[in-house]
Amino acid sequence: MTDELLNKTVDPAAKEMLKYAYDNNISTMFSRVEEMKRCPIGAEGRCCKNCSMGPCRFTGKDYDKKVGICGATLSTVAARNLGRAIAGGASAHSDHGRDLALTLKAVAKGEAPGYEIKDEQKLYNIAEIMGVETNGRDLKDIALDVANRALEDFGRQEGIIYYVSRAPKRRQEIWKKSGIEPRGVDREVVEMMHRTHIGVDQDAENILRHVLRTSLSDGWGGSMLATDISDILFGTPKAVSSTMNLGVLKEDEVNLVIHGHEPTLSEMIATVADDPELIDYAKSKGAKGINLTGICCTAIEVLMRQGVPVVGNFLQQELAILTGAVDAMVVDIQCIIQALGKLVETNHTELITTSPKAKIPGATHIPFDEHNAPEIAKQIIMKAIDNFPNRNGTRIPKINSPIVAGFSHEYINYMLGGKYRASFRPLNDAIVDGRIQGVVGVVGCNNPRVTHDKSHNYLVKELISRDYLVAQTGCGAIACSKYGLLTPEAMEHAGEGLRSICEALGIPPVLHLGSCVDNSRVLTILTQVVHEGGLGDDISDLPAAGIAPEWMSEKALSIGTYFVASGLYVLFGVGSPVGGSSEVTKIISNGWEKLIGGKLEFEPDMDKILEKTIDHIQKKRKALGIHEKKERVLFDMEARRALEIE
Ligand code: SF4
Ligand code: MSK
Repeated sequence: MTDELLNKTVDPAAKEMLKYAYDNNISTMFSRVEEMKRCPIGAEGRCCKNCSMGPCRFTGKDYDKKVGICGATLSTVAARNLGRAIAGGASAHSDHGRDLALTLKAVAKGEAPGYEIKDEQKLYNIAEIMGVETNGRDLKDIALDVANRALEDFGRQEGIIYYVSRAPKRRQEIWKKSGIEPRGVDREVVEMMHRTHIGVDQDAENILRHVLRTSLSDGWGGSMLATDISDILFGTPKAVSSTMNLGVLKEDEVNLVIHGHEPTLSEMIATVADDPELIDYAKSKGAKGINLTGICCTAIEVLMRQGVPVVGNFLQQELAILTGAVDAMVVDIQCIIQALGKLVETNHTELITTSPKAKIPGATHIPFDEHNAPEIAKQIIMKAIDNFPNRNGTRIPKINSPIVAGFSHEYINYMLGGKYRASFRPLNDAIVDGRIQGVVGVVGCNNPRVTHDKSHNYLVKELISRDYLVAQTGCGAIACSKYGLLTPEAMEHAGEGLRSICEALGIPPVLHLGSCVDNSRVLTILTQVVHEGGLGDDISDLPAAGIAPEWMSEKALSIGTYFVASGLYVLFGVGSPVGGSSEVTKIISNGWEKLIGGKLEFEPDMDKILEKTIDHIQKKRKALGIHEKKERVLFDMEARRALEIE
C-alpha cells in the first residue's frame, strides 16, 4: 500500500510527506481518491439533477437512447452539464477580475492606502484600448475611468466587451458570424444558467454555442481584466528567479504560506513582511526572520512580480501543513480544499481565511478589506509569528529547485527585440524557418486521479526535445519548475533549433506566463504573433495548441474552451466530462472546428496527446507552406553586397 501511495506522485518531496502521512495514518487527497470511487455516470455527463423530478441517470445497455422524465436527451443533458461547469469556471475568474477592478477604483479615489499604480505605461495602454482619454489628464482620473469601464464590462447589457477589439480582425469576424461575441461578463454566465434550467434550451448544439460565448467572456473579459489590472497595480512581470518545492520552508524562520488566487492581499503581505518591526518581533519569539512562501496561483502572482518562493501546487497544500513548519496558511479564494480545516486540528498551523466568499470550518477568519490592507496584513503576519513557538517537530523535505519566471507578454516583447525595437519578429522568423516548430501551452491543475506532476513533465520534456516552445501557467508551471524545466539550463533537454533560440536570448525553453487568469496572456501573445505577420491572419492559422493534462477544476474547462473559441486545438487529459454523449463529443471537436476553427478533445493517454498535438501543428505548418525545413543561409559580405545591388 505504501508503494501504491508513493507512486501517486513523481515528486520526491511529496513522496517524503506521503510516507509520513501513511506512517501516521493521516488521510490526504492522495489516499482519499482511492476511498472515493468515481461515479462513472456523473463522470461522463450522464446524470441530470437540474430539477427534482430527477436526478435522471442515463444507465443500462441502451443508455444513449433513453430520455429523462422531462424528455431531455443524453446530448442535451451532457451539454447542459458542461455549460454549467464552464459558467462556474468563468464566474470564478471573472469575480476575481471584478474585485481587482474595484481595488483599482479605490486606489484611484485615494481610498486604498498602501496600494499605488505601479505600471503607468500599462494603464495608458489599457486606457487606449478602452477609449479612455489620457492626454493631459491626471493618472488617478485615468485609472478611475479604466476601473469604471472594466466594471461596465461585467454588467454590460448592450453591445460587446471592450477587449473583443484586441483579437485579430479575422477572429472578430468569426465570433460575429457565429453569434458568440461576448457581451457582458455577468450576462453570459447568467444566460448559461438560464438556458440550462429545465425546459429552456434543449438543442445541444445551441447550448454549446453559448458555452463558447460564456468562455470568451472569461478569457477576453474577466481573466484578461484581472491580469491587466494586476499589472497596473502591482507591476507587469519581468524575468525573476526563485525556488520551488517544499524545501523552501525554513526550519528557523516563521513560515507564512499564502494560498489561493487573488494578488491583492498577498502583494500587501509581501510588502509588509519586510517591516523591520515585524522581523524584530519574529526574533523575539526565537525565529531568525519571516519566510513568505505560497501555494497555487496567489503564490504565482507574487512569484512573478517579487520572486517569492513557491511551496508547491494544488496537491501539495495538505503536504505543506504536514511538514509541521507552516506557522500560518492564509487563504483567499479558489482551490483551497476543505480538508485543511480538519488537518489543522491536529497540526500547529494557523489556517486563516480572509474572503467573505470563502470561509472554512476550523479556520480563523480575518476579513480582508483593501481600504485597510496594511493593517490586516500586519495582523496576519503577527498571528504567524505568535504561532512559531507552538511548533511540535518539523520534517521539511530538503528538496527544492531553481526557477526563472516572469514572462509577461510585455517582457517577451522586450526580450525578443530590446527596449527600442520591441517586436515578435524573431519569434515569428524562428517559427517560419523551423527552429521553433510551434508553440504549446501546457497548463492547468493536478488531479489525484492521475500521477501528480507526471504528465506535465513528460509532455513538456517531449515537446521541447522536438523544438516546440512551451508556455506554462498555474499548477502546471509549478509541476515542471520542480524538475528544473523552467530554467535556461533546461535547454539541454531542448532540440537543436529551440536550443539555438534559447541560447541567443538567454531564456528557458519553457516560459512561465503566470497564474490561471494569466492564461489570457497566451491570447494576447498569439494575437501579436498573428499581427507580426507571416503565419496567417488568425490564431487558428498558427502552429500552436493547448494541453491541460492533469486538469480538475471548472476553471480549467473554461480556460480550455476560451482557447478553443479563440481558434486553438486543445486537449485535456484525465477523462471526458461529456464522454457519455457521442453527439456532444463530436460537436465540441469536429463541429466546433468547422464553426470557429478550434476544437476540444479529451484524451487520457499522454502519448496520444503528444501525437495529436504534433500532428495538428505539422498540419498547420503545411497549410502555411512552412513545413519543409529550409537551410539557414549565412551571408558573407560579398553576398550581402550582391543583395543590396539587386
Ligand atoms: Fe430529469 Fe429533466 Fe429534471 Fe434533468 S431536468 S432531472 S432530465 S426531469
Ligand atoms: S491553482 S485552478 S489547481 S491550476 Fe490556479 Fe492550480 Fe488548477 Fe487551481
